[in-house]
Amino acid sequence: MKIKEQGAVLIFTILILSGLSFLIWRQISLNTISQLRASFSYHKLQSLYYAKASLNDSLKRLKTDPNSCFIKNTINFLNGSGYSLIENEDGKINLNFLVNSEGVINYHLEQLLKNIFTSLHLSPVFLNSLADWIDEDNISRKNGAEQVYYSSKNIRCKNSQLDSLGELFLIKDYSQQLPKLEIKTLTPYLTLHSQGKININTAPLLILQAISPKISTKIAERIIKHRRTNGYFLQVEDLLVIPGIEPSLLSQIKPLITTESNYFSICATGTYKKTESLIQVIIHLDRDLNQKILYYSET
Ligand SMILES: [Ca+2]
Repeated sequence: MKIKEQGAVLIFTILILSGLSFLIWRQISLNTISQLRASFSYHKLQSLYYAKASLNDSLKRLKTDPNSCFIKNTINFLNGSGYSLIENEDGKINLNFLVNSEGVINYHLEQLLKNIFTSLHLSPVFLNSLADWIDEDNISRKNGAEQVYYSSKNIRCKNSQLDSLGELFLIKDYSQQLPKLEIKTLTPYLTLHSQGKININTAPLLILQAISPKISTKIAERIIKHRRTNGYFLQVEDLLVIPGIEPSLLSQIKPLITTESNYFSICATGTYKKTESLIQVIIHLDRDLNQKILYYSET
């Protein structure tokens, strides 16, 4: 064979081998990627099972203790765990009840919000903007804001109730005074899902104080101590056993308070080999302890 022909055969052989090597490498890579994907999907699915198991456990607990306040629950599983947190939404103030659809301010709730913001060292100046954000009309209140204000910012004024506390940062005067981290400061006190009245069995200290300026820190502490040592208040009149709560004060705060809970949020996390799944739900519990899921998300 001539040298030129031998060279051509050699080049051809090298090309064939290179092509085969590339195909083998590609196949191995694809197999590895699909194995990783399958492994991740399995881990994700398993973590979701653990989150759901944890959620179901919390739902059972709610049936046995409908005044559940702030319950952390951890379950250990093979190569993972489930963790859930039940929060009682009726111990918080519902922002959506600040104003009705006709634009009429709920005076009692406005006072509650002013008091809680003052306790948190935040200015309640944006309550007018919040009321404008919720009410259906486009007539701006004093210091409020309607579509005319938001158009320049490419934001649509909601003109209906908030769906998430994150919306607060779209509203005039919120973003200026509340850095994003502050949302964690607000979530123990504010909600978008509740019956509207404050449950004195589950409200934290600051909310109890916000109900009336006449409820001092000492009185609020007595309420919390009483429910811990003697169990839940069965009716709002039972507050009269607390030194400092006089009949005249009770009649003032009666429209604002209750002893029942109907709304709960549950955040359930499942972990399997460092892969996490998160489930968030809002539950309505009726008097017969029937549970209705109002909101559900899993990620
Ligand atoms: Ca409006």
